[in-house]
Amino acid sequence: MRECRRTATPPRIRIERLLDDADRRSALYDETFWSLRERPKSMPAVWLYDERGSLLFEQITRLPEYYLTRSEREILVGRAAEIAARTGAETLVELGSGTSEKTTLLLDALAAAGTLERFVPVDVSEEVLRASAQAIAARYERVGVHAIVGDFERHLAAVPAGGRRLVAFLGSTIGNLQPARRADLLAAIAATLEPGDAFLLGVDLVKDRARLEAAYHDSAGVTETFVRNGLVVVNRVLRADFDQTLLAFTPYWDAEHEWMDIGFTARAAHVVRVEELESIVSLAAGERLRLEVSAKFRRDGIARELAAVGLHLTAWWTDRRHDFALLLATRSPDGGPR
Ligand code: SAH
Ligand code: AVI
Repeated sequence: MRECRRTATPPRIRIERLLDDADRRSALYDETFWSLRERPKSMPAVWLYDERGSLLFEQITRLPEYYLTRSEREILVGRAAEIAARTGAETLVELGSGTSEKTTLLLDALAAAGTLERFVPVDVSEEVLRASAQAIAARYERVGVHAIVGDFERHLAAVPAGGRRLVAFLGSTIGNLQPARRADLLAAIAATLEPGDAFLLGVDLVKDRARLEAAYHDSAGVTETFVRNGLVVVNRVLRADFDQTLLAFTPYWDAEHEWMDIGFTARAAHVVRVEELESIVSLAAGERLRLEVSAKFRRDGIARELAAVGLHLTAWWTDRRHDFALLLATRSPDGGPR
């Protein structure tokens, strides 16, 4: 009789959907309604990340002007082994994981160190998350992948506990949150961390205006297409009638807030209907419609923000040009704010 040996194919991929259409509607529609009444008028950046938006963002990461991804990759190439040794992580959690392209550097290092057991990517963009979860599971045969289709501002409690965890938040996506929401998210991340866990955060650094503005107004026009796609999505999903020809793409460096303000300026006064929100938005000539901010950081400032939520900076690395930083943080020994 032939020996019947079971091949090792455990159910290694689990996709947990925390964002169904009803949930997406109630949170996002509400936020959109109110943000269109703020000054300046704005819309939640989550609208930028439908499937097309995620693909466009991937193109952005390869633009000559968009140094962020290359700089962060350079740091990871140099430091991934050290991060693996310092953290000894069994689980790598990644917030806003997207394609998880750079993340393979961390996964490789943790696998080489012999500690990696599980990868937990969290993203709102379901199609991209599914594809990257499959690719990672195929590449790392011994690693379980528990992907969470969710909002990192609302669903951190779903991140599985246990083992030593490294929570990574790469790409300076933290900069897409305004300061109050950033503080809330950092506090929620701090509250999630157990003793022995670590937080790895990528932040883009303050630099001269010309390089920043070029990074968000590239000569090929990919960033403009990416941001305009946010309006296409809103027109489709919220049955709105934003007229692209009446809106000029005008990203600029706001030196007071130290963020890139990414959005449009109305070329003429006009009115926009948003049927799903049962609302009408009036834009005056020259009025701003913001789709996103992208804050830039300084070491002291981000260290203070971390300390305020009880996180303690344990390492700070930059690329050769000091454009971007990757930092490691853990819960402060007393567990509370310092
Ligand atoms: N981490 C990747 C991708 C950055 S793009 C990198 O460094 O290149 C930002 C990612 O965050 C996108 O994949 C987007 O879908 C996701 N994202 C944006 N807001 C989110 C939210 N509130 N919750 C979960 N994911 C979010
Ligand atoms: C995802 N995030 C960090 C990007 C950024 O640089 O703020 C989003 C982006 N918007 C326009 N270009 C890139």
